[in-house]
Amino acid sequence: MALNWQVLIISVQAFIVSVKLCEIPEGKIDLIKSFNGELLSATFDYSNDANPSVYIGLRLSKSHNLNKEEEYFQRLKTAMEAISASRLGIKEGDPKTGLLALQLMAQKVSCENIETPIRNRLFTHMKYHLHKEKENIALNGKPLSNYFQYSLGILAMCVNGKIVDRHVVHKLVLAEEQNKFGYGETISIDTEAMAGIALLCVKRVNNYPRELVMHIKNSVKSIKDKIVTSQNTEGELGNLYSTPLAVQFLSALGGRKDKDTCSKAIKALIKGVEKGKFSNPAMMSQLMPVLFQKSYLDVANVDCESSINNPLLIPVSPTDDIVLGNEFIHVRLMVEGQNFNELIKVPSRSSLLDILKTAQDQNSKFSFETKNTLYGPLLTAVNKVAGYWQLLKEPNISLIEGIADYRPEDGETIILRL
Ligand code: B12
Repeated sequence: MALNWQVLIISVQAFIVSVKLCEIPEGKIDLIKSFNGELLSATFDYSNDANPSVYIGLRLSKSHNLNKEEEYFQRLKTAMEAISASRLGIKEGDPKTGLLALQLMAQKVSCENIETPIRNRLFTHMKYHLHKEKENIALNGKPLSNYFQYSLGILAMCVNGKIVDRHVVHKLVLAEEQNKFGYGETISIDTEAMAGIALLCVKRVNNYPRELVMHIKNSVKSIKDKIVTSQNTEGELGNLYSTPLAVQFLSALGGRKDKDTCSKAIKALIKGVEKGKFSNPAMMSQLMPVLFQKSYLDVANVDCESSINNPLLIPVSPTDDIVLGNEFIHVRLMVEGQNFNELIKVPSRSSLLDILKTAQDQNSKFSFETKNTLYGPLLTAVNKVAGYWQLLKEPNISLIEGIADYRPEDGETIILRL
């Protein structure tokens, strides 16, 4: 009998450990509440389109301001109706796979029954996009958008209970096997994690051929290994901003052996939140599920019945609301290959975007263009040269924030590299 009890206790413990794999340390309730309020305040931004990723983040929280969420969803719904009414197709150079996927996930977590014809049309668009992405992989060795969005598309279908074409899944596992989720030498841990979450979702479908199922399992294992190996001394998986998705993957995988990795990563994330490093709503939205020990797999089973309104959850303005300093700083701006190298004088705490604007206003030899994205403004052209402009600071350190979020220090040199 005593032995039986022991067995029972051990198995119950095992269960608790696996459920609480990526646990948040105690005493962080206020921090999480204010983080939740800050994400909610992002829904008050009418200068941009509603961001489905923000909505998903809010819905995967345990605390809800149902009125505000509902208002925001109405804005998303308008966008969904427009997509659904549009003709099937992809404008050249502008695949919307990721956005469409996020819309479908947002619709799922909304608990609202949107009209079936609109819903069905969105799925038709999604299938079409995945098909076109797959064709491009076959032809050119890479998706039209990127593997992050391709994975997001697969995940969106899967969490909505739709079977994903096995050839589409096969292309993703092949890409993992061939180490295609990186840029140059560096692996994109964000992409590994998103692919991993998508594969964990489709792994549950039981009518794929056995060989594909084996490939899926191997890929999940290989993704896990890459993610665990990417942990740095700070505890981050990849960098601070890939850590939320990496933790989502690990917690969805639920392997107890990764508990230590996970808790170090959570510590790094909490430290990041405390230091005000998560102010970008897109980044906050990827972190939100982690704070409630959830992952994007939970989009499949949000509990609509128990979504209780919490009127105490109110929008909170970010803790370190950015106020430009009274003093001035000097930042050197260099455009590689264009012989541009100037010292720019701006108020302290200016963003890189402010610096680029100042440079443009003061210097006829400098101009730039941006494109709005879910993460904020992306630098798309410098002095009329369009392309992927990488942001670096001396001595050759790639920035991990975009132009609107990064705030250089006095004396720093910023390099724009095509
Ligand atoms: C793919 C990707 C890229 C690709 C995008 C092009 C392509 N081939 O698809 C490339 C390599 C060009 C890229 C560039 C950059 N990226 Co990037 N990128 C991603 C990734 C993996 C997926 C983005 C995506 O498709 N999202 C889904 C769709 C639905 O969103 P979307 O808005 O429609 O997609 C567009 C934008 O996201 C835009 N984009 C991509 N990265 C970034 C970064 C910023 C700051 C902005 C404003 C826009 C932007 O490209 C997408 C395709 O057009 C994310 C990972 C993540 N965790 O989200 C990182 C990520 C968003 N990128 C990041 C960074 C830092 C950058 C760079 C600033 C790096 C640098 N030092 O130069 C640059 C942008 C510089 C600039 N010119 O303004 C960080 C942002 C962190 C933060 N605090 O905001 C992330 C989270 C990666 C990370 N963990 O460090 N990126």
